[in-house]
Amino acid sequence: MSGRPSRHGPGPATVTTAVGAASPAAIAHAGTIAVVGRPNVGKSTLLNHLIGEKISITSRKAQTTRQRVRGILSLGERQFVFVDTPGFQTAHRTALNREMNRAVQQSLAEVDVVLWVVEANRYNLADRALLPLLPVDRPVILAVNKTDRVTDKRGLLPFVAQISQVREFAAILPVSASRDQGLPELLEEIGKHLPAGEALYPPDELTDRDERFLAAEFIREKIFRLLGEEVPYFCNVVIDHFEQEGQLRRIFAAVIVDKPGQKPILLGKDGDMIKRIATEARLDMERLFGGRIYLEVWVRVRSGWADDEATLRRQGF
Ligand SMILES: Nc1nc2c(ncn2[C@@H]2O[C@H](COP(=O)(O)OP(=O)(O)O)[C@@H](O)[C@H]2O)c(=O)[nH]1
Ligand SMILES: [Mg+2]
Repeated sequence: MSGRPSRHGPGPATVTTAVGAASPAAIAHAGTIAVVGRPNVGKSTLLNHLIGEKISITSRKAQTTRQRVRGILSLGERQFVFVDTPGFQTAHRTALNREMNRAVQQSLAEVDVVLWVVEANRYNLADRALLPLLPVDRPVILAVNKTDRVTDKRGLLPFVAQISQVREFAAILPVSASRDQGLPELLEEIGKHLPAGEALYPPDELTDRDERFLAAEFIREKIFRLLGEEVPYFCNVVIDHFEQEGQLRRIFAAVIVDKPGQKPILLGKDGDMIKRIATEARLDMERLFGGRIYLEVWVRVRSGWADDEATLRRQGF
């Protein structure tokens, strides 16, 4: 068994200073916000920086996020429940991608606000493919991310002017998720659209996912970040065993690969790669869960999982 991590600190500093210190005031406005956009625009990074903790994994590669994750931020009398979605997939029609597309559409149907993320000065066909999926009866806020990459900020104006034509937006805001720029303003804007109502989650809660899920995600992230282009797509991570004894968590995980020939790639020379994956994942877990972690990661072979719907369902898709 494993519980859900909660905030041990005071919450995101950048956010509390700009919008007003988080007080124990009762929540009076609460709502869900779907974070959508093509792969790699920085949706998960934005969610992590908005809530001030890393709960959604990120990498330079497409499809890093495979399942929905909620990130919760309770600020004064407002509660923001962000739903990170996998990027909408059009290229490969596997069972996995079908499930991911369904997850995107489902999250759009249920939310109060849509936060559409695009990259500064990069609007392409993959971004445009999302347009018809955006709900017409819900406010859509556009976050123009990665503005830190634009040296001359005036260069953004024609881009913003152009993109403001593609549909109606409740607001368009330039941000840099990784540098925490523009985030208080973004929250302020989203806050205006949260419906009146009670808290959806306890105010100190960070995410709807339990530690077991997050542990597997952190391992998956390291595979995405440390291994070659194609490797993450034939890997899956399962937690075989998770136990907690006081402040010590013992976690036994396995990376499942398709073919025997893929196993040495994960292991690396003298097992160096899998050791590095485990070490980096463990540090993330210690930071988020608090307390010590004993982590073992094994590599196992099993074929055809990406197209096996029964397996996906068992794993919670
Ligand atoms: N320069 C820059 N890079 C960013 C920013 N936000 C995200 N990234 C990077 O963009 C890549 C994709 O981010 P991720 O959050 O995984 O994108 P997602 O697929 O939309 O969830 C990662 O390498 C991030 O570090 C930003 O504001 N500026
Ligand atoms: Mg993501």
